[in-house]
Amino acid sequence: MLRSHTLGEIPSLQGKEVRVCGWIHDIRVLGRIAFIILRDRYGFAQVTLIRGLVGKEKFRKYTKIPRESVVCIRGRVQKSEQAKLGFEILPEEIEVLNRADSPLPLGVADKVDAEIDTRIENRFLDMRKREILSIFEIRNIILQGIREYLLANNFIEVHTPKIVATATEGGTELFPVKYFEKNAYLNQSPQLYKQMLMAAGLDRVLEVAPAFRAEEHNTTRHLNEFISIDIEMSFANEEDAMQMLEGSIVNAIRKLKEEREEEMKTLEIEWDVPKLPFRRITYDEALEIVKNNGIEMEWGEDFSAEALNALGSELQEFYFITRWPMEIKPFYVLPDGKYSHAFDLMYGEKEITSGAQRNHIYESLVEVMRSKGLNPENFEYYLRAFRYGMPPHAGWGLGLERLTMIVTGVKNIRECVIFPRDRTRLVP
Ligand code: AMO
Repeated sequence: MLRSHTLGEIPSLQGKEVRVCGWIHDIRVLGRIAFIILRDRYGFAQVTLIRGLVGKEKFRKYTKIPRESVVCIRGRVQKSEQAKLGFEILPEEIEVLNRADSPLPLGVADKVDAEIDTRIENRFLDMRKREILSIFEIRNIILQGIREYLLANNFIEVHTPKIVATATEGGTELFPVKYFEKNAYLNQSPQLYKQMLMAAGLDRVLEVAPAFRAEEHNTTRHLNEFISIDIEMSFANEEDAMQMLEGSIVNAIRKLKEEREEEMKTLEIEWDVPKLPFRRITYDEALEIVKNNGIEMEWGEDFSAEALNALGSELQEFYFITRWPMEIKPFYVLPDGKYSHAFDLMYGEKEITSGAQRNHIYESLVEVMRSKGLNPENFEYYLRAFRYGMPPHAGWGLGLERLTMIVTGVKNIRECVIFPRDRTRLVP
């Protein structure tokens, strides 16, 4: 074993001999004494180097180790009034496992704010910063909180293909791929597959997987590859799906408060567990709010960025928009005259989730497809599932990065992906 403990475990080990490993965060030399700050994912430790104890030679050698080098330190943990953390490590030996070049392309200990491009090019260094790591610790807890809630509600986690033959969310945002002799695409959403699994009798499915959208526009809330948390549930309507969604989000925020207090402090964010049920407003009511804010919008249009800002200025909370016009919703949504059984979950001006009760009646589905200019023959593999016993069903798709953005308060969605894919970025 390279290390006996992580730095998170050290504070409770006063008086013990330990071997800890990590990165050199900083070194301060004050004459005959030096302080090395060691860092790992779990915390920091002050390593106090006293020349009289370690000897001249080692003192010189150790204080010259470049910042961000990876080292292992053998020593004794000791209570300390002076140390910021309340304890220190008195080292016997420091072993350099990997020496960092200098200068660093991106500082880790310093407060200098680099441009996001420089940061992403050096993401492995960027993520060593506490405030960046915290975003991903929180993203992870949100995902676990949602998954935990859904698994407890009998959802089965599945994986559906990402190389597919047809579009689901409108034809313009597809990435084509060559699939031997055929043309294929990267999947925009597991929509059609999760619905087919309702015909398979799985009753409740969950998928967490990448979705690909060839978004032409470089915005702060669009990615070309994002993680979509998808559910589909049988014998359910949109209200059942909305309850499953608000329950998942409340569980995620509860878990966050319980398990990531430190990270929330680092990011200076606070959350109260939202009250259930979330507010529900209809599309027509939302349209009224937009118009009352002096913005022109016709019934049947989607909300523009400006319209969303107007909604956001009045609704700084989680809320659903229900009863959307069918003409702006996808073919698989269950129509209700000129309205539909679709909903979106919003927070302020940001959309986090779309969902709906689906159209499970074969003839009606084919008719809607035709009316939207789609050729049912291209969807034969999907439509078959509606002819031999398809239960009524509902579901939703939630963008993990959008939710992480809201919870952490970061302004750019790229902050919520380790290696983002946007209009111009393909590496790292
Ligand atoms: P929709 O297309 O609204 O619905 O997508 C669902 C959710 O996915 C997220 N999202 C994105 N996140 C980052 N970058 C993007 N380019 C991007 N596009 C979408 C958003 C959005 O709310 N099949 C339906 C879901 C369903 O009805 O079950 C669908 O894909 O958070």
